[in-house]
Amino acid sequence: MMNKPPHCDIFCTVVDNYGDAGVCWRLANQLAREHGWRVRVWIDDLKPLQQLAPDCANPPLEVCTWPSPWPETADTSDIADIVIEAFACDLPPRYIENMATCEKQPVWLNLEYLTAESWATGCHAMKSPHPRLPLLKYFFFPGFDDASGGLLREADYDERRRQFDESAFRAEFGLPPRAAGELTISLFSYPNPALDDLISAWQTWARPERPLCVLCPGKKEPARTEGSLTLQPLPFLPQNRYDELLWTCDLNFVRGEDSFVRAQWAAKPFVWQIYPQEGDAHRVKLDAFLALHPAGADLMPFWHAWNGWGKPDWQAFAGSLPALEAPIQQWANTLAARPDLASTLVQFCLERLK
Ligand code: TRH
Repeated sequence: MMNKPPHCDIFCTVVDNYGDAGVCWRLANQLAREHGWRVRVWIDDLKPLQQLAPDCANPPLEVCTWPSPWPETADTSDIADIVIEAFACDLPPRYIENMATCEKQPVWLNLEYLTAESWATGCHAMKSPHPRLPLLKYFFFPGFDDASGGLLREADYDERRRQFDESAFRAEFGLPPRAAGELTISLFSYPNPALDDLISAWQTWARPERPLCVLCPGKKEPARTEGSLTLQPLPFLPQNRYDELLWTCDLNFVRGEDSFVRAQWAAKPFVWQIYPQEGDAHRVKLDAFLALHPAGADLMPFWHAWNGWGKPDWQAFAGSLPALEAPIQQWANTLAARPDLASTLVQFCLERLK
């Protein structure tokens, strides 16, 4: 066992949007704050991180711009005990060479994308020997079952939620106080051809509920009412405040990877727009998740339509919302009872550092 806190380097390339930085940042925070690790985040684009975490320059984390080119030094004193490459980003070749000459081989992980497909669980913790150097890399797969690496969930999540004051949140961000019969919806999506139809459906939606749709992020402009619908733009929120928005809303539209997981913790009905891939490859991934979820069959028609396979039937989906609440809560409880990703990763690494 090590007597000093382990030193961990996380390498992150921002491919697009916020997910790459968002996942790395969450993990880095948990490793530093909950597990006492010394963590450095090497990121090639600071901008998304600064939006997600305006305080990212503060200790205990160290955030560094990934230099290009990486300095050509053979010094191994700065190589971390644990090296995490996020989403198969390529580590600097020099860093890899230096890892190979360290007295004690670092634990090297490739943190993979989240998928509910069964092959991923089968590949979790698999070893991949370096073709040339005496180094081993492990695949670390997040996931929804015990055989996977788990999901990111902070230890203080429940406590933060217990202390959350919805009225204060609404007042702070200019949302009107909750009206009787209001359905508050958050909308975080990729450009989506189904959106216009959905907006029309909300504008003409027969009561009792009136939709208040929070666009996140939205343009810097005042809220506007169109028929039954109020559209309320919000600025891009820091990550922890985004959780608060998800708690405030009765229905959350999320996308990608990290907001999709946060919506599950929020345990409110949600609609997932999956990151689109060529040839509809993402459909398999979406269906794998629906097959696992206790409300999957009921979510499927609207989720499919929102992802481009069919026409969204808002009336039908809205009618199913009350019945979705219990299975969605049950799913969140089941997932929350499992070890979280950071704890699983820490245990995995410490066993290999012994
Ligand atoms: O932004 P995303 O679409 O990110 C990604 C990338 O496209 C990436 O390349 C892809 O691989 C991955 O998805 C699957 O969606 P995601 O993953 O939900 O990340 C958004 C992050 O932004 C998440 O951490 C939540 C956060 N967020 C805020 O902090 N404040 C906000 O106001 C909003 C709307 C989101």
